[in-house]
Amino acid sequence: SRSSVSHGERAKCHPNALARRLFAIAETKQTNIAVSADLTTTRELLSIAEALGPYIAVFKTHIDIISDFTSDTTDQLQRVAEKHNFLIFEDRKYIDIGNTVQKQYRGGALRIYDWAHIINASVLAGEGIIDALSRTIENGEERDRGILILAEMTSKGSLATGEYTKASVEIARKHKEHVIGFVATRQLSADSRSDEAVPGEDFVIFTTGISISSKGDALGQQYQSPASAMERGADFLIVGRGIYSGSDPVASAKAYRDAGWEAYLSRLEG
Ligand code: 5BU
Repeated sequence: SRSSVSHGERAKCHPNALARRLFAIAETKQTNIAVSADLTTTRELLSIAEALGPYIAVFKTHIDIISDFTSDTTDQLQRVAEKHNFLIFEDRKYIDIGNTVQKQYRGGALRIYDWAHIINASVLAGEGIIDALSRTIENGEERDRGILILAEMTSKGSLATGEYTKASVEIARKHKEHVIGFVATRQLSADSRSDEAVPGEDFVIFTTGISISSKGDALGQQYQSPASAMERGADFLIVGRGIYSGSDPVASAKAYRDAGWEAYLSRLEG
């Protein structure tokens, strides 16, 4: 499966330019950590981006929870991203008809297309949502944009399973120019008969619900460890409270980076 191929190799061979850039960042900085920066003010968001920038490959936002959001919030975040060489992933989870999601992606107060390298979408409404978001990318001027399909969720009782997850993979296969992978808890696209990678296919797996110390929260979140997620086929580990909510986020970020990178190296050695 893809899991035995290095980030350096995938950075050279991936057909999508943004995915190549993502793997190159991981290789250079030796990190597969995406911090989920679920903070609620611009000041906190920018200060955690600045502090954790050296240890992460991706900075994941929920920009609609920022209480004092202005375009300056994301202008400054883009500058920090350039300085520390990480990508920005807005976890917007688009889930509407094509006409609506195009407006939500390109415009509104948040103008997500302008500053987020990566977005995600659910295919609950069908394939049209991916067509619509892809067209927005094709018609825009930014070239380094990519979509993740939300194929599974980590919350208790999630209905994103079975046929829904299978359809996510099928739709991704038809939209490889812009769909770079999945948010999922495991490798999804290996050939089911042989467990081998499908030739010409290299979807990136982002896994949420990662914690070294906790099993879950009071609202249904379910965690697995960095090593477990990497064994199941994750490429990037999304960590939120495990990093930002303790007394020393930098030390936590380093601990997750080390755990994630060690698990990645041992998978390569296989
Ligand atoms: P936590 O603090 O590590 O539990 O935060 C997890 C983040 O990942 C949070 O921003 C969620 O919105 C996001 N998430 C998730 O937890 N589970 C999922 O299945 C998906 C996203 Br998709």
